[in-house]
Parts: sequence; structure tokens; C-alpha cells
Amino acid sequence: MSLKTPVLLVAATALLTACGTATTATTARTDATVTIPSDRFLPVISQSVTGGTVTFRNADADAHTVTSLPGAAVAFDLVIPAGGTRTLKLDAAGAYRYYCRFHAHYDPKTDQVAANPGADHPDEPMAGVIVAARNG
Ligand SMILES: [Cu+2]
Repeated sequence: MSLKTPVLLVAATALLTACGTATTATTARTDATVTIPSDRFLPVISQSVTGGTVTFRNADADAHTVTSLPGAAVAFDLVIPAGGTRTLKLDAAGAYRYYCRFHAHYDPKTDQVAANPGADHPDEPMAGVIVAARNG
């Protein structure tokens, strides 16, 4: 009878250790979502891990783009129709600036994005940043 208790304790400890490891692995975040409610990206700064995806959901009545800045190391240009969804997969860590080329423009002299005259928010250019961090 005195031998059974230590055996059960060892088995219970092994189960708890296995459960703790599994919980940590499943909470890793890989994906991010950006919503387009009007001529803006929300949130302006989003974070994903490398190898994950960023999903852009266009809730506006206009089409928008998610366009990398000219000369960027990783080029992308997604056109998102009204009510549409597109995803961007990032395989390298870094900060990725982007803008909507329908409602904003890039000025290479200042390295800034400015709103186009007809945009909904003329003082707030339609632009954002994705920060991709290493996974692990
Ligand atoms: Cu736009």
C-alpha cells in the first residue's frame, strides 16, 4: 500500500508537465487582421510573426490597395475590392510600410505618404506598418 502513492505522484507530475508544454505552444500568435472601415487602416500598426499572414478586410464601399513603398525589399500590391478580403504572407522579419495607392501617394523627397485630395481623411494619409517578428 505504501508503494502505490509514490507511483501515482510520479504519473501525475508527468501529466502536468506535458500539459504545461502543450499550452505554451498553442498560444503562439501568427496572424494579424487589419480592417478598412473607410480611407484608413485599423490598426495603423499591426504585428505578425514571420511565416504568418496579415488579413486585410475591406468594410468600405470603395476599393483600396495595400501597396509597398517604391524600392522596398519586399514588394507587394494587393487590390481589395469593396467588401473583399486579401491576405499577405511575410517570410522575413522586419517593418513593412504600405499605403493605398488609390487614396494616398508616396513622396520620395520626404519619404512620407500623403493623402490624395479626394480622400475621406485629408489630414490622415491612408498608410500603415506591418511589424513581422521572428517566430520563436
Ligand atoms: Cu484606399
